[in-house]
Amino acid sequence: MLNKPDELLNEARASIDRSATEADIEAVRIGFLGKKGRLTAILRSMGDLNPDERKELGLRANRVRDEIEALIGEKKRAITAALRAERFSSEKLDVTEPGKGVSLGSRHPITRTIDEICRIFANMGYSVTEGPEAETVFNNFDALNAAPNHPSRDLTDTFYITEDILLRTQTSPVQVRTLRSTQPPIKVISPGRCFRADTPDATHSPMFHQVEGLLVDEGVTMADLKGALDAFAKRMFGNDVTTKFRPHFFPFTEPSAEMDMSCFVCRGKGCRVCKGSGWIEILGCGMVHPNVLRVGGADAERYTGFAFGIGVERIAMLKHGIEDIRLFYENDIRFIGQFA
Ligand code: 2U9
Repeated sequence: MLNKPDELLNEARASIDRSATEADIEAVRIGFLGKKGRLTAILRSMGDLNPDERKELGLRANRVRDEIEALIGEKKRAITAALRAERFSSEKLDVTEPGKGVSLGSRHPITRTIDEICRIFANMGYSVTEGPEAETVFNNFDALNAAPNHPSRDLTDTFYITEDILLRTQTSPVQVRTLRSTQPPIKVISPGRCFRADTPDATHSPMFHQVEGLLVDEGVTMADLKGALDAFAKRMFGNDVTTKFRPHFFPFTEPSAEMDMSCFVCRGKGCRVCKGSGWIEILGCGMVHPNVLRVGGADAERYTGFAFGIGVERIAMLKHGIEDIRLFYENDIRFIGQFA
């Protein structure tokens, strides 16, 4: 009986040696030293012994308890140290590793071109107005003096949503709204998406962008139109470009014209960009038709105005030497990232 504590110490030592985790060591502690532990059980069974033996057994048991506690403490410290060492090596940071690159996005070349065109006109005092892409047939065609049988109204050319609602084919309906809600003087540009039922090819897309302009006031003449659009061409393509106006026809303007600009690549000598002619067509324009002014609510006897329409994709293609309009809509990052 008296040797039991020492036998227990040998067993405890073996169990402690085998323990690998904090949970293992706690189980050993409870098994030997806990309330129902084996050392406690020995002390409880001392009733049969005589007083001397009981004293001796008590001394031995206490010594063994101290020793087991010391061994457990030692093992716990060893386990904690091993855990820390493992964390230090597994969670090691290599501060020399290159960081994860943050790639910045960039504005789409069409957005950039719209912003550039709008900035030029804003600097000349124009306000920028926007409107809905789904428009009434009235704002898109009737108010713009398009004859009832005008081919652009055909189902094959225009996306109709209902009989009265369509996807606008130009941004002019925005300016019709401005005319109808505001008295002159009016000086606005309207950028935005337009839609025509064209089959896509290198120069056509069923969705494209325009910036249109409208200026209405007393005494506005074709000379004002030419001055404003020549200034635009110079600011967009360089001060040394010159412009000329060719007669044209639009239902909403009379007279109407297309503006050509001397080729900014070859300076008018003739090259691939201007197809040898020395001139590049860049926009359409004209004096607002009196019918359009009247439908818009302006006094056509008192006021005159000019209007123009700029195809954004065409300007962007010219500026950047892009030969296929479809590249703008594929959103290949290798393409659109080049304009940042
Ligand atoms: C109102 C009255 C008249 C807008 C105009 C053009 C000429 C024009 C084309 C340019 C290239 C369309 O995208 S394109 O194919 N546009 O040539 N647009 S005058 O005239 C207006 C606008 C609003 C109230």
